[in-house]
Amino acid sequence: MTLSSRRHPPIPLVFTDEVADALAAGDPVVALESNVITHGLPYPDNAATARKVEDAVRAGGAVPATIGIDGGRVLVGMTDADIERFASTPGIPKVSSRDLAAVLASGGTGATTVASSLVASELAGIPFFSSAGIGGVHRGAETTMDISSDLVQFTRSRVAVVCAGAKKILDLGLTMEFLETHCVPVIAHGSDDFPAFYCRSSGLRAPQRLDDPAAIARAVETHWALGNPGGVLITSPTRPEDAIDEDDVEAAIADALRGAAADGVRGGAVTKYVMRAVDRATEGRSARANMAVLVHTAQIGGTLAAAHARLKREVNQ
Ligand code: PSU
Ligand code: MN
Repeated sequence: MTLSSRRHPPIPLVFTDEVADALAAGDPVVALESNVITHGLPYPDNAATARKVEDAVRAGGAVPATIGIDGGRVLVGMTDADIERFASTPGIPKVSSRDLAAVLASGGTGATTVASSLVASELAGIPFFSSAGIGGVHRGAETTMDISSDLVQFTRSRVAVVCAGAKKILDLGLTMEFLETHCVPVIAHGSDDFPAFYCRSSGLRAPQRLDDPAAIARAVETHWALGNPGGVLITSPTRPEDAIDEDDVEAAIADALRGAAADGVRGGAVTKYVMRAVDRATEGRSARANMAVLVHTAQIGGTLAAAHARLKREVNQ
């Protein structure tokens, strides 16, 4: 019995008209995650930021498509009411790619991480995704083995991921090693370095740098023409005026990670616990930097998706 002959339940994708029209016309669309709305920032900052992120994608020249799971259906694009509901409803679970099937099969609701948003993006035919901070290899992973499924999903979903590197609370060196091991291209845009979310640099050089959006679009298409089943990571640093001072935030992160260990916080809950602790310790400076880097990255995502759509049009003429 081949895989193709095994019957699969159809995945219920619900497109907003704007996203459906853009995809039908071959116009650029950038998929966005919803976990960063429900778990990344407190209400109402999260709703305001989600709206600014969508506006930034438009400013970049593309249509935003915030992804979420709602009553067993995959939302491909959210209305303003959807965003408000996801931002203000407590207890919406974080759904990563391993959780997606069970949540859909049980008619559940959930906020998609980078990983599950990529699964939905590929199913929906959206080739670009943007979020500021991807999950990565957590500090201490040499004993906890806590490695975000985001990294594995990059090897499986044919979606270009535009981000500002990985969150500072992670082990960025091990994250870069993992990406190399799994043959995930990391292309830096606008900097020689792999950025660290709300800090401009992780201190690590990126393996490749391309500043021209058309060259990046060609690299993405070439990666797929080579038969690679996965995506490409494109990094763009936060703007200097939005960056948070590295020493300021590093001390807070180290304290927060110790606090998480002391409180027995492990696995998927670590990210939210540490991000919130750092926000308190930096009197909100990290939250403001978090919001700024999300918005700026989304605009870059729009610009790069637009360049890719132009390339696809040229090729298909
Ligand atoms: N980056 C942020 N804030 C976040 C996340 C990433 O700045 O909330 C979320 C994303 O949804 C990412 C997830 O997919 O954290 C990774 O979580 P974990 O390490 O448990 O896989
Ligand atoms: Mn984890």
